[in-house]
Amino acid sequence: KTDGGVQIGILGAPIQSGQRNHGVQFGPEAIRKAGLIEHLDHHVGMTIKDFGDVEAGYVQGHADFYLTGKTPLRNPTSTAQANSKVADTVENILKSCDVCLTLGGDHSTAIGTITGHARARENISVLWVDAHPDLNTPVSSPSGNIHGMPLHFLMHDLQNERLSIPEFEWVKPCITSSNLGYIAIRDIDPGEIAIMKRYNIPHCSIREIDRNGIAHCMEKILDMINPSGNRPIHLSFDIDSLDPSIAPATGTRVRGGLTYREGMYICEEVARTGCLSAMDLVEVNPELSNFREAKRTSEVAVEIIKHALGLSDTYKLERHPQQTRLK
Ligand code: EXY
Ligand code: MN
Ligand code: MN
Ligand code: MN
Repeated sequence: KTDGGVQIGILGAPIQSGQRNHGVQFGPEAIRKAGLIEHLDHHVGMTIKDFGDVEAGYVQGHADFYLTGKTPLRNPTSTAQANSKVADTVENILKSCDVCLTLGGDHSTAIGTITGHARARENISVLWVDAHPDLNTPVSSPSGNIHGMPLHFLMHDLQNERLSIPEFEWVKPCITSSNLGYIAIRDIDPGEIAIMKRYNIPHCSIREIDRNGIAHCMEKILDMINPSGNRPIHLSFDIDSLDPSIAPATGTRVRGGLTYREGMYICEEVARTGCLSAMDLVEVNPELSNFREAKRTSEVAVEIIKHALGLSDTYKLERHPQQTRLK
């Protein structure tokens, strides 16, 4: 590092093949247009390096279905190939940067980002902020969309039931159920409930947030996935975790989401750990709402990122001036 500051690497992953809505591939562009770099670039002690977008390729229609008996898998080949490039790029970024920020693209992008992160850092923990657990298998999936099953490929615990999907051979399991934690889940399929119970995956559903409040939930989840407070944290933030009234431009909206401040509090608490090492901001689809709503969603995405990097004013109010790092 040159100025002793925190180096933030930024990558666009315009992947849309993990689901069926056109437009999520424009998520990175929409977030950049909402002023992401400008919002980050002028802070003392932080250096931004923009690595541009991964070449994800565009999938026309429903290419290369892979029949697994029930619901055919959607676009496995292009999703696997795009994520392999994401994994290599994230791994490379983390060689020179403290934090790698990936802009999605659909949530299948986490296959690449978590793999790349685990190659570059030891013992990572994943905080999955989402309306959905994204924990289906290619067989249990009700849709065949790979953005609903990224963790199937990544979790050691699930390898005994892992299907060998062509082109996914490169994805090695790299996290276990004890270093994965969910916040804000509220739309969960039967197969996902079964896996969450079987492996006792740490989680605070939206109902637990109603009951115990976001501060208690964040304390509980961070204690479970980062007990000693020194594990590199991967924050995988799906914009649909927020209430649709706040972030309408996304493909799988679910009512009763996080308030704006709950979303920001989650990110401030991640910043406060000083352990943030990689972050995904996924599922912004500017084509799924009118211009104003798409702009609002992208601006909220920028705010989420700023708060996770410790740049929110309320957060800075609580920090001592000399603590410019993420701690
Ligand atoms: N659970 C449903 C499925 O597996 O198809 C919906 C998944 C939505 C996934 C989005 C990215 O969070
Ligand atoms: Mn800074
Ligand atoms: Mn998701
Ligand atoms: Mn989701």
